[in-house]
Formats: sequence, C-alpha cells, structure tokens
Amino acid sequence: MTVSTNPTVGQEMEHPSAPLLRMERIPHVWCPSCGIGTVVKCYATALERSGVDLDKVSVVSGIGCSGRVAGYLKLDGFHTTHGRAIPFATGLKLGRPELLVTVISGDGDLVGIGGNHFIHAARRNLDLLVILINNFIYGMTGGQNAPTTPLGAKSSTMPFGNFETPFNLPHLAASSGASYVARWTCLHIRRLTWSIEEAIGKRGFRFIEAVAPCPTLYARLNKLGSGLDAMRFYHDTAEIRNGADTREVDVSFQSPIICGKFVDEERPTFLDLMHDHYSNRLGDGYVPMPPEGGMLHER
Ligand SMILES: Cc1ncc(C[n+]2csc(CCOP(=O)(O)OP(=O)(O)O)c2C)c(N)n1
Ligand code: SF4
Ligand SMILES: [Mg+2]
Repeated sequence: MTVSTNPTVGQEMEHPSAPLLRMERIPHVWCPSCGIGTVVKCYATALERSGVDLDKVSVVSGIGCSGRVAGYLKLDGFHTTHGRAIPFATGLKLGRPELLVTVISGDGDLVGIGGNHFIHAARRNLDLLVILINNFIYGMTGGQNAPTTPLGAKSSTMPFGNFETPFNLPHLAASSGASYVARWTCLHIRRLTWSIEEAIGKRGFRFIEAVAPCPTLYARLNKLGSGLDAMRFYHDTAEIRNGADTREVDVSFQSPIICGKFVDEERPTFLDLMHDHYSNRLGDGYVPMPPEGGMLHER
C-alpha cells in the first residue's frame, strides 16, 4: 500500500515499516505528536533487523491508547482486557514456547491494574519481552492519575498536583527479578530500536520502558506544550547512564530522565526451571507440553 508521495520525483512511496503494519487500518487513532507511533516504528525496525521469523512473533496489548498497538501490527496480535496483557501472554508462551511473545502496553495497564501480573512475571523470569509506553498518565480515559505520574504533576484527578509517590519502573522490574531492564525516551529512537533488537535475542523477562509524550492530556494539563516540546525537553535534559543502579533512576516532574540499559543478566527462565524440575522428578515419564518445535532463542 502506498502512503506518501516523494516530492522530488512525484513517485508514490511505501512507508518503510508498511510490510509490518496493517495499513488498511491507517489513519490510526493516536493524536498528533503522541509518542506511541514512535515506539511502534522502533519495534517494527528492531523486528526486521533481528531476522526473526515473523510467523513466530506475537504481540499482546491491554487497554488504553498504548493498548491499540497490537491492532496495527501485521503480526499475530491480541488486544486483551485492561491489565491482563501479561497473564494472556504468559498463557501464550507456556502453550507455544517457540513463539517470541511481546507485550506492548501502557503504564496504567501494565503497572496500575496489571501491576500484580507484572511483578510476578518478572519474579518468575517468564520468557516475555515487555515494552511499556510510559506517558505518566491514563491517556485514553481522560488523563487520570497513574502510578507513574510524577510528584507534583497535574492530572484530571489530581488538579492541584499529584501527592502519591510514583513507581520507579526500572527498579520495580529489576527488584522483582527481570533479567533485562532498559529505559529510553521517544527521542532516542536508535537506542530504543537497538535495545528492543538486543532484547529480542535474549531470554527471560525483558523490560523496556519507553517514555512517550502525551500532548493531549499529560502535557496539556501540565502546560508543557506539544510533542515537539517534549522532544526538546528530552534532548536537553535526558542523561544516558548505562549500568546505573536502578534505585537511582526515579523520575521527578520535569527533571532529567535517566536512560540506559540498567540490567542484563541471564538466568533460568520459568520454563527452564519447570522442565528441569519435572525431568528430575519424573525422568522419562515427563513429556513437555506440545508443540515441541523447540525454543526460538535456543543457543
Ligand atoms: C477493568 C477496566 N477498568 C478500567 C478501564 C478503563 N480504562 C481503559 S484504558 C485505562 C487507562 C489506560 O492507561 P495507560 O495504560 O497508561 O494507557 P494510555 O492510554 O496512557 O496509553 C483505563 C483506566 C477498563 N477499560 N477496564
Ligand atoms: S490521549 Fe495522549 S496517549 Fe492517547 S493518543 Fe492522545 S496523545 Fe497519545
Ligand atoms: Mg499511560
């Protein structure tokens, strides 16, 4: 499908990620200068570069503006109920271990209503790639306070500023047991893409926080300007500190956002431990669940 015209030669051109997108659903629902589309582009580019078999990739989203991502990718995609992307993805991975199962969803979805599932999936080191789009607010439902809203930031339910301490997401993931933890903003498209590509090639619970502008709610309620102003803010203030102690990467209102890869430690996944356990206990009597296509990430 063609989506734009090259002004120099008047030739119709295809968007570079079009083969991975459901172009028949474009235009998408996201507001102008929202950061969600940037994360989709980074994910699509990372998938293409990784060379994984796209028939073995699935994307699971919950509910919210970020929860619409699965619907725009030309992959096996699942738009699940609010907060249940991780349990859905868990069932998918356990039943079809050869798949690369990616969860892409919002901060409210994954660590608000879905927070319990998030920490237990990390604790079990489930073999999931989780990309959390953090716009510091519940975008889709009108800008309510989220568990990520920085102290002092305004939301529709905290019009005088948030007084609840937010989660430090990399620390939540790392202290719960994630084996890969990184954070980038929508300005860092190359680093975010590399990080996703790197995480695709790894095993276990891999968590990437993508900080994204929500100009319509978070920025408007806080008088922060457009998505472009958010990019300028990330550009002027974000600090890259690979290997930083996750206890020190919490986000304060309009203070520098610390980005980087913070954790990269391979350890046995839930399925590794389960197979070892039952093989030891039951010997030849243990038959792993079908299908037996082998692990996508086999070394
Ligand atoms: C069980 C249930 N509770 C509440 C809602 C309403 N709801 C839909 S999306 C959403 C918040 C989404 O926030 P987030 O995940 O941060 O996504 P964003 O829109 O910011 O990308 C809420 C509360 C719902 N759909 N289902
Ligand atoms: S409300 Fe915010 S998060 Fe939702 S599409 Fe608009 S800008 Fe993006
Ligand atoms: Mg949100």
